[in-house]
Amino acid sequence: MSSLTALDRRSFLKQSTGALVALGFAPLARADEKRPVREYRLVAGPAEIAVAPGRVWSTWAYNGQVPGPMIRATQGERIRVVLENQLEEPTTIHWHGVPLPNAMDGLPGMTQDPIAPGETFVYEFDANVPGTYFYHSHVGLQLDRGLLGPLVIDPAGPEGVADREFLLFLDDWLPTNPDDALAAMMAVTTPGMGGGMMGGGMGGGMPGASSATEPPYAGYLANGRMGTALDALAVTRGERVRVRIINGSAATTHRVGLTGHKLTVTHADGQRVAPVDVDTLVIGMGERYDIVVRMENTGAWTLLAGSVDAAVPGIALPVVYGGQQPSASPITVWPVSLAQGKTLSYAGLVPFDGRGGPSSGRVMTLTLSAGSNGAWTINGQAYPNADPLRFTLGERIRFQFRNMSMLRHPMHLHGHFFQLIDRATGRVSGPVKDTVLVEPMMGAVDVEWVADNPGRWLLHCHHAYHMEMGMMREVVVE
Ligand SMILES: [Cu+2]
Repeated sequence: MSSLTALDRRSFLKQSTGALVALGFAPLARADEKRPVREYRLVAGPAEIAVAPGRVWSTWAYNGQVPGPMIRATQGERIRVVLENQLEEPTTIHWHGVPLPNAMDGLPGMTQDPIAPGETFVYEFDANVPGTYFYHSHVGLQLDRGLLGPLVIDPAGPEGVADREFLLFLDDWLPTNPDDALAAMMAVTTPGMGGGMMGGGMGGGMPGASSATEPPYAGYLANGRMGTALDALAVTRGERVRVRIINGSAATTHRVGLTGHKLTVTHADGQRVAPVDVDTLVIGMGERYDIVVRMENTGAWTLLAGSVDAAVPGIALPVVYGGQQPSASPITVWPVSLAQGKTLSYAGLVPFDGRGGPSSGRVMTLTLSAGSNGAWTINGQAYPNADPLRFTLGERIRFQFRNMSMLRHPMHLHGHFFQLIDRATGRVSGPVKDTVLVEPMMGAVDVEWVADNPGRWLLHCHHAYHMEMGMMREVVVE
């Protein structure tokens, strides 16, 4: 047993189940009939979503709403979700980030048969590791139609980090058929050579942008509403508001900031970190950050979000202290105080309990590139014509992500957490996550994880279109 493992065992014994998972002690769900069960019923079907006054989006959704209903349980409970498919094509749900038994991971043709139209499937798993998670369809591009939603597991005991909380579920809004967008993107012979570089002006997926490397988004949604049509959030001086930020976008990396306030980051991908104050944070597709804002600056402010490549935030949510009126003139560009302020970096994050140790994992380099004929590749192979990555149960692995392309890739591993490696020291001392954004043009991120959850999993880019175009591998733990 390595010293790191011993360290982790101690953290486990102290209290942290999150530590357990990262370090090879996944509290894997085993049917325990004594647990209280939280049961939800989700119906996937056509829906008419009012994204703004006078603007209706005819799409697919869970229970007629985008995002889908909040699924929430307390650590130690069991989650049961009965999913009924009223779509005209098969579907599944993936519980993004939640450590659960392989059979519940929602991978069509891999962990389950796709749920046919008219059929029902019951997902059931234990809520063991607290955090902010995300659920979505794992069939084709259904996520970009609106088949997604938030999932939260509350700790068994109080965390005491905030007085109340607010959900900020970020999305990019595609009013047209995502399959058409994919076809247009695949017609581009040299992917990655354009889209990420058109960041000036109104680019980066904002309304009016046209780029065959990104879908023709009509704007961004916050909690299912257009970012320009949001109701104000009323706050009280002196309170601490926790904001659970989930980036459910299919293809948009967001920047988030709040005028007049610092953001105190308390959790990354649901796992607690030592608190760090920033002016803005960048959040990739599939990532989650919990922040706490101390409301100590009376006035009318704006919570801003939008593509990191755009000068225009796109999402402007008024935040007003009691008795104040929202600002009459909406903010149309990132204010200098935020644009030039401190941005969250992975290097600035460490686990709340300080856990860390030397790296001892088997090194596997994963090179992310644009292939030929519209493909996106990992080590030159585009899924499904790609070799599975095979690991022995209990094995410790170091993934070295190397991005040789011009676009960002948020890489997500199913069924496991990983811990980021500080590349300056080589130590496994960064945040525990399940999705990590690898910056373009030689961007490098190293992570270490323990293959402690047997089954057939996936490692993929959470840009839904990159995934469809091949940036995915099967991960076999046996
Ligand atoms: Cu990607």
